[in-house]
Amino acid sequence: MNETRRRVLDALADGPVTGPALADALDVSRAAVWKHVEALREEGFVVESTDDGYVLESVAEYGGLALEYGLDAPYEVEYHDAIGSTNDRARELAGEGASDVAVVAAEQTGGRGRLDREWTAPRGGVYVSVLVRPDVPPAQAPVFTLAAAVATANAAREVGVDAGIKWPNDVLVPTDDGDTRKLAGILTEMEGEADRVSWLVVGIGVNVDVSTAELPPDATSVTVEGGTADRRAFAQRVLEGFHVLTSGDPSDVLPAWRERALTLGQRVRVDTPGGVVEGVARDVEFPGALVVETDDGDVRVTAGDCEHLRSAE
Ligand code: BT5
Repeated sequence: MNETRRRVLDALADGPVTGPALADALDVSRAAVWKHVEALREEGFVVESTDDGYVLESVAEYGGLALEYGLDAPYEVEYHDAIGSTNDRARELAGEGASDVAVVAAEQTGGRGRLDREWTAPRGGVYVSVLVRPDVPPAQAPVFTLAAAVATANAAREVGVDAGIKWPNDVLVPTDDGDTRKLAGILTEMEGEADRVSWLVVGIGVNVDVSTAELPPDATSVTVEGGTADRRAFAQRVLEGFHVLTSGDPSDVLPAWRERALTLGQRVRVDTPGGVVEGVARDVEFPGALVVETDDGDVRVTAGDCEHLRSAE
């Protein structure tokens, strides 16, 4: 967001403030202040004009400014009511040299999963792609996927949904009969130079206020699981969690991931580019490899589709 608009929002959050006082404090014209307040109103913020100045009565339910309001993470939000894929848009922004942008859409018409699979993205979900340029080697990109999964699982748990992570990128909710339902997925894409990442786009799709009728089989949503449906708060917690996890030592993501993992200790079958690996998932190693104990010893898997096998099998 435009820096002035962020400061107008901050000032409004602190209580009544007059247009002239705001203009003085921000060193902009009164007309500019009025324009920012109007933009907020247009997005659904209720800003009353009183004798004491502008009073912020309520924040818009969802939207770019609503997401930036009170967000404790350094991302500019680019919001779309509908878009093909937020990852595609974030990649486009990367090509233009942008960084620290979160592209958010209310719905996607061409949402993508991994390996060209489709991501169903009706209204009511949270679809966000974070564009960052971390100073790390390309080989460390997987840790950003793990961080996004942890941030998403934590946000779900905060609203009362018992979410865990299936390696590497699925956020699932266990069912009573020992099965799981998919709540969220993550698609990380990047461009790397020889020794460092040029850009990284981490796309996160979460079924928040969506009914099962609108989702593929074996999917669930926050509301279906009895959680609170607030897309704004959910998206903000995900962005904040992702920022905290990715701004320290990258290897610190691993303990947080292990704590939320559903895969560790399970019998798994992983379909990797090099063939199928079957065994017991023992651990995850930096920057994101799954260690599978097979009949022929430990195998480290860095990419693939992982299936949890029932212990009876
Ligand atoms: C993923 O792929 O799980 C990554 C999904 C990433 C989506 C986000 S939304 C924001 C950003 N913009 C994009 O265009 N993409 C990202 P994968 O592991 O390949 O899983 C895909 C499979 O999940 C599909 O083949 C379906 O079986 C299933 N699926 C599709 N839509 C789903 C949904 N809404 N909820 C649960 N499962 C779904």
